Amino acid sequence: MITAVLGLQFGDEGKGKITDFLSGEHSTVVRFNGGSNAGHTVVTESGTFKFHLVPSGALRCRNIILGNGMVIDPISLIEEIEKLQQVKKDLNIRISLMAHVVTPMHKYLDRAEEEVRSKLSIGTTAQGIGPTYEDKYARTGIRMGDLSSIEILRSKVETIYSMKRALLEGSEFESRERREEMVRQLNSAYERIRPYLDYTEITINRLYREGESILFEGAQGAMLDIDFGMYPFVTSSNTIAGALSLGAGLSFRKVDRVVGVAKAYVSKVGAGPFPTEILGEEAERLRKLGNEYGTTTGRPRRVGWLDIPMLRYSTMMNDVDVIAMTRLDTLGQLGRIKVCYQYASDSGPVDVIPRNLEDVQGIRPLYKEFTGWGPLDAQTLNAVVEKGYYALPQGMREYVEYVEKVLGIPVEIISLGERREYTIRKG
Ligand code: 2SA
Ligand code: MG
Repeated sequence: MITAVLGLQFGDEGKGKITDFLSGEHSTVVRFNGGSNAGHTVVTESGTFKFHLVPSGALRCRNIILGNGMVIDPISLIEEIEKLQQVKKDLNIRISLMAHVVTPMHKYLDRAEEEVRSKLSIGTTAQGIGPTYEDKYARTGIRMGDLSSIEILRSKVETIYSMKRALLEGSEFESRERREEMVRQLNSAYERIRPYLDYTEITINRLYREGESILFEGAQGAMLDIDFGMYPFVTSSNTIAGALSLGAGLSFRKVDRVVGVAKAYVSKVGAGPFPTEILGEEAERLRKLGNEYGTTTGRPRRVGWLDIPMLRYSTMMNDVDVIAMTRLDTLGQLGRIKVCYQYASDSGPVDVIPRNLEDVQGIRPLYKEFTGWGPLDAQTLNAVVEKGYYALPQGMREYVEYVEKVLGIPVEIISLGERREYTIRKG
């Protein structure tokens, strides 16, 4: 079985939890895009784990792969690997030699670029993601394999420095000694990372031939995709299912099942259009109930109502087979719940989220209302763990079944809280 898990909104849909849940059925887990701008928390009996670079399936899968499409800060990666090794002794991790390297200079550039953008700033995670992908496409980027050579690192750092000099003015990186120190730090990471470096695309294809089950774990969400998201308020990689072929090297023809993860409401970090955004006190309430603050940056997340036209678009772009819905437990605590089923505009009804900024400004969401089903008490949760879906409050089931009906896609997995046993199959 080859499965892909993707976010259908603006990231933070709870992909980590769903990946962890599905990882029990797969031997191999692969990340294929992004870098430390992802942040997943997995809560198990043995503790809480925060992942940024290592896929969240790492706790249970035998083979862990960081694909060529990723951008990796090798020093943070070493820290993450060492933490994981404390709970998992036989960690079999493979890192693509061709993944691009994020340096402290890229993180600085991320903030400097945001300053230049000024009013049009994106609200990035400041993890150096954009500048690293810029260098990749400019063909001046540093790759994981380059860490072995001081000379190669130095020449690449100097090239990047020359190209980005205007932005680096006034920073510590103007100093040649500082750049040289960075080169040496990167090179010293090599010895610790070397055992894991690999042509991961070859390994993935071999594992496939050997009949292993592989789980691809997307980062961010469809509306942050560099091509199909709300450009320019997007991340610098493709985040939809198709990206796994390019970012890991396994043909798209091999994927059996695409699981799209949607939160029962929508959250967003950073700037850009958000048609169903909730403002004021009601937003504050939902943000508190859902603890909607970024894992990576701690920023308060913007929140809004479930947006069906958005899901119609993102399920199409990902070719989603089944939906995993998270945070229904949180949403139900509001007295009155809304779902946007369509947009209205001056030129009539709009069924699909407009893909350009001007058109999206001109739409008004039309809402259907639901009544909150209240918090889930321990008794209900226990009944659900034992008996499954039909033990859930009727109001919650009506909400889920409404989403299934309007999208024509089954909601197969439901997550009702942080703990692993609170993720259930609808059956
Ligand atoms: P960047 O740093 O260049 O990728 O930022 C560009 C925009 O993309 C947004 N962004 C995200 N928004 C939500 N979640 C993200 N990642 C994790 C996830 C979330 C986490 O995949 O679930 O930290 O828990 C993510 N990554 C990027 C960012 O806010 C900018 O608007
Ligand atoms: Mg997250």
